[in-house]
Amino acid sequence: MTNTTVMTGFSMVTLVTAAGLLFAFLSASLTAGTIKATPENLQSALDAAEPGDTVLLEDGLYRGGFHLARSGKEGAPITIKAAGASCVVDGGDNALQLEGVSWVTVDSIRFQNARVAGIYVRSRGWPEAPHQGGGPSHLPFASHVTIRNCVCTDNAKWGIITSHIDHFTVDGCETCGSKIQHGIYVANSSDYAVLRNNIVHHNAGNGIHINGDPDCGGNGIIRWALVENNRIFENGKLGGSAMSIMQVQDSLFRNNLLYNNYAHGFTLFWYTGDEATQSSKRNQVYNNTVFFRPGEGRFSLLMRRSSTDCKLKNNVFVGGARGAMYVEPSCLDGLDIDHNVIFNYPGQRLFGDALEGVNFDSEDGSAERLDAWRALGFEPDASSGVEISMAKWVEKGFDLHSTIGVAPQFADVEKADFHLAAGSPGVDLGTDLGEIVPTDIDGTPRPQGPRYDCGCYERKGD
Ligand SMILES: [Ca+2]
Repeated sequence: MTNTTVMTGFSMVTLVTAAGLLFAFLSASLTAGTIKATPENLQSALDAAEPGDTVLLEDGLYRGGFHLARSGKEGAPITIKAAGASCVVDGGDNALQLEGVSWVTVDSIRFQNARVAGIYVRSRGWPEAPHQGGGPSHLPFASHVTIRNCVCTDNAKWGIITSHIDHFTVDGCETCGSKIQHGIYVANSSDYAVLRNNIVHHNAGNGIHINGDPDCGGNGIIRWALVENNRIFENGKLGGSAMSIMQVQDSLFRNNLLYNNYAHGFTLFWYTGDEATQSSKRNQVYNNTVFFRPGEGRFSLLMRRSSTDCKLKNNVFVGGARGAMYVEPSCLDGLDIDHNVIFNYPGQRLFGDALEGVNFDSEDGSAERLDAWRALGFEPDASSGVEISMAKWVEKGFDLHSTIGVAPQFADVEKADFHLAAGSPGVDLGTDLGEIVPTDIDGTPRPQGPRYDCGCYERKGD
């Protein structure tokens, strides 16, 4: 349905005829460009949608496996939206797949129990992930797809996955219960992704996974992502990271809260492709809070494989059974890390070696890394063999203004309230990040008091 059709309908209101009144009555039940959908006709509604249309789903249980192959336009997106509060799309390989479409918004629908993904968004003609052996280079990417206020739960592999899509936004969604892999997966050279205000929890693998996927064609790099105000917890029972960043460059991560996860916290890494050109470079990691309970998790912060020229400031890194943090020698070029709260529990390291129990790649490489540390003047602790001296780290000019080894003092850890309590070392420890981080995760303006706080919350009045 088009706007033109509906406008014609409203013009009929002026006709004082029986037919005109009937037409006006029928038209009044619709808003401009609205196609009402039921479990019986949703696929045909999607097949008929035109730019500017809203496909409005009435409450009910929809049998999944829907497919949209039609695009909106700039200023006239196709919107697929729930009319009420209990619209559920259940099952299918993908409960909803958007293939090769641009300018589409999906709003306020629940997608569950799919055999692959709750929502799968991909460009036409490009290989799906995982894929080995490259792909086409001449086909355009789809773009400007927004998933908003949706719930994606109990899907086998992914809650939401995108492949070769630029300007992909996930805003205000809950992605949980992915049984094998991740909550949100931005894959395959997709630039300008925005992941904002999402709740990501109880996924077996990563919470949020952003991976340029060089094996899948394109330039194999994700650039200019903005990841902010996400709450990520209880992910990673099968491994991975709460925030997994691979082959990602020039991106900004601010005001995210990662807590009570089971594998890594925040990971910047390179995995496939060309390490020199496709590693995770020039990323900004500001005002995030990473928290593990005692004895749980791996590292709060892990940087490996030429993740160079990154800036990490005003963060809180607490816990990690392998260490609060590990930054590999290959990541030190251009590293600007400071004004962080770094803490671990009694008996747990502040700065450990990633290889202990970690199997990111097939080759070990520990001897080479030991040589690299020694070349930089570091000598791993003789008793543990894997611990790097935090004092030496600071002596080398890293985390000069950070607070190291002092308990962070959150408001109420048991209730997952990670606001800073009065007297927390994170209050006013941060550096001024200006318009790059103007507020906290609650929207409170920064700074309060004389300076920025560390972590995702700015303490009001301080
Ligand atoms: Ca402050």
